[in-house]
Amino acid sequence: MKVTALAAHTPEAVRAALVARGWDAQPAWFAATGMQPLVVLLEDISDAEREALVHWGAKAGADVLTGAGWALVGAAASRLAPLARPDRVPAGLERLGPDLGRLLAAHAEPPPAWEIAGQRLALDHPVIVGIINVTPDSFSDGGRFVAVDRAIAQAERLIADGCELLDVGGESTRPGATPVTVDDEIARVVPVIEQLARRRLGPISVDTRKAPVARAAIAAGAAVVNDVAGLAFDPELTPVVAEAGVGVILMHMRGTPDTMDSLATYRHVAAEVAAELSQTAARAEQGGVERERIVVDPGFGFAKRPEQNFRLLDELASVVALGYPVAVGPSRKRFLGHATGRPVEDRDRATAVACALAWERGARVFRVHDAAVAREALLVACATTSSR
Ligand code: PMM
Repeated sequence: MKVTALAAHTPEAVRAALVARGWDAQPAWFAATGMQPLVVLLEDISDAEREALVHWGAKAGADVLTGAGWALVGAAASRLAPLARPDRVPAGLERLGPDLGRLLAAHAEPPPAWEIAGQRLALDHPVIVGIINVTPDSFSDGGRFVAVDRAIAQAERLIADGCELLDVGGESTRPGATPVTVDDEIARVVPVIEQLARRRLGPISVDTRKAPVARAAIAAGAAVVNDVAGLAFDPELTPVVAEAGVGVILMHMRGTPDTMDSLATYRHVAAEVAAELSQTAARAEQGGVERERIVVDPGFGFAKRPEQNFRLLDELASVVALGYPVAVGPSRKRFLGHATGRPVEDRDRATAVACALAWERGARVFRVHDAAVAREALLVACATTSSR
């Protein structure tokens, strides 16, 4: 007999082993996703539900660890599946169904594309979003025209380096940054978006928390609104996004850039960020934003300490399991400097590694300053996981 350990972190190894032994691609993929081990954390459960779970686990051959109000359930996806089916779920565990069903569906069939205004971006490969910051330093030597010219030159380079979306932002979200008025923010981003659109450099995303800025940016040609506040800063922004039919990136943070550092208090950062993002996305959908237009982002560096950012990067699967495409923006952030000791201007290699790790854990959209380096890392990561 010959014994070989197969990789279980994705279904790929099992799929490839089956295909190599004569299975067709599609049944091999379904069997492989079914065989893949999953661990699910259940919280806010009753004593009766705990008992029912332990009982079910013993019969189904699943591992169940529990404490007051919670349970960790580990089993192959195919074993967990009956818990999500109304006709198969054991008595007392009916409450589990909807959320577990969503999680299993996201696992077996991740969203294939992201609908933005006027087009759909396929997610079978990494979508790289290039950052164009139009902040005051861009104006320092010669005013607005220089800023627009520079932004265009940068956009051309980002597109040549493989970006599929350009994210134009006029407000710094660093703690302590001077607030920008709506008029100033519009004056910064709109001329740039107009010129990019006129030259067909795009599609374009606007990085803003404010409805009037988003409205002006969309009128100028933006196809996506990227909101670091997850539509919570300006209540008028949700209807703007919904009515315009643009794509939206809902990022996780707590508080505002000035208060967020004091709110980096998590007991279990990935579970809490996933739960908060799930509520954010549900609110957007209730406000009329179509599900296919939503991307969620864990918000690296926003209300997170360095070790929390790394935990979140490692446990990104909790956010991916919400079933929305996931974007990440680790580019040049402080937590990377924490690990490498490198200053902000020397963090593009670390950014590229973080992007590759995020891809492997299920992220599909990557917001970066240096697209060329990130793209190389992502091409290797993608080639490693995308044999399907
Ligand atoms: N980070 C910043 C700004 N906008 N948007 C998304 N979706 N995700 C991010 O992580 C994010 C963002 C801050 O970084 P910058 O000042 O380098 O642009």
